[in-house]
Amino acid sequence: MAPSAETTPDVEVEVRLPPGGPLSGMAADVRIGLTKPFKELSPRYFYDERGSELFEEITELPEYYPTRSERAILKNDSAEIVEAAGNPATLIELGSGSALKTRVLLDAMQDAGGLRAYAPVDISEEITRDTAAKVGDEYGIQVRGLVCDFERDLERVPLGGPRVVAFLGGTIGNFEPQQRASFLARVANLLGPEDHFLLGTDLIKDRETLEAAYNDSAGVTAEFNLNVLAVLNERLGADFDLSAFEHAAFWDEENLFVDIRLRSLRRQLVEISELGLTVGFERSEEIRTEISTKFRREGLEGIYAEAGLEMSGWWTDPEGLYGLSLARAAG
Ligand code: AVJ
Repeated sequence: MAPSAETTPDVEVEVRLPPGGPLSGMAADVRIGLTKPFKELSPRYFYDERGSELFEEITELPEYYPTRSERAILKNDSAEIVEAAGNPATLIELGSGSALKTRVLLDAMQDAGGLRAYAPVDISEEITRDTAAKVGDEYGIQVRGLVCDFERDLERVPLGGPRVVAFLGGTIGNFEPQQRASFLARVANLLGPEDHFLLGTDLIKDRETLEAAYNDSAGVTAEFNLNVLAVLNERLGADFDLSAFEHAAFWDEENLFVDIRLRSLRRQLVEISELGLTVGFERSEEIRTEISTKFRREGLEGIYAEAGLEMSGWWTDPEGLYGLSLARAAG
């Protein structure tokens, strides 16, 4: 038999999760959120296997434009983005997931001749290992995966520059202003003089379009939202009756976010056995499960400036629904 012509891909994945795994803080976090006068849950708990599937379905809904718009920008403008980022050698991707949208960027970096390495950073070990192996195979480049909660463990990934740190998908919209400011300040700290940050943000637009994107007619977003209660039932031994809550999402034009909630359809008590906690709901009482902040270019420039970043590039899709921005550490 002929010896294999393939070279061994240079792929490593480092796991830096807390001892209790990715969900170690969940119990304490849920207790705090559900004992507040205005109840809330973190959107990070949406994404169990079913939740991730439902989110995939959301991205294909006619009303949910952000994923398509971001893809359109990447498709049209990747070459220009890569050039504006100084023909980077390394792509570090926060929340890489299956890295589907990343390939367009990797291709553009390869075409520009700079691409040497890719570092997927994600909370899911399984997906990160899979993504790292696939990209290593397909591109024949150095891959350094990092499994961590990048909100907590973001640190400099030891790879050659110039680097571009990408945070795509509009997930920054989930962050509260404080959380967003400290995250961006840490990103600014991470960037060397030749490095760039590439951020995907959904843009402010008319209420009708925004509310339709989070209240789809097929009811997938409602199912996605309600699924977080199933996650609490499964992981914390809660006894939420999913049919006793309804999905609600509306544009808050003062705070510039879509406010996503679950509303109790009746007065009820819910037992969360692993917390030794009983949570009471009034009829129509709501839990906030997510905010999805929308941005304007000028607003984002101000947010960057406060974090020690400076916008150096801006691209939108032809319809102006979504923005990709490039930033560097302010000099
Ligand atoms: C994954 C946070 C970008 O805010 O649009 C979609 C999540 N929630 N529909 C968003 C989501 C309901 C999504 N992000």
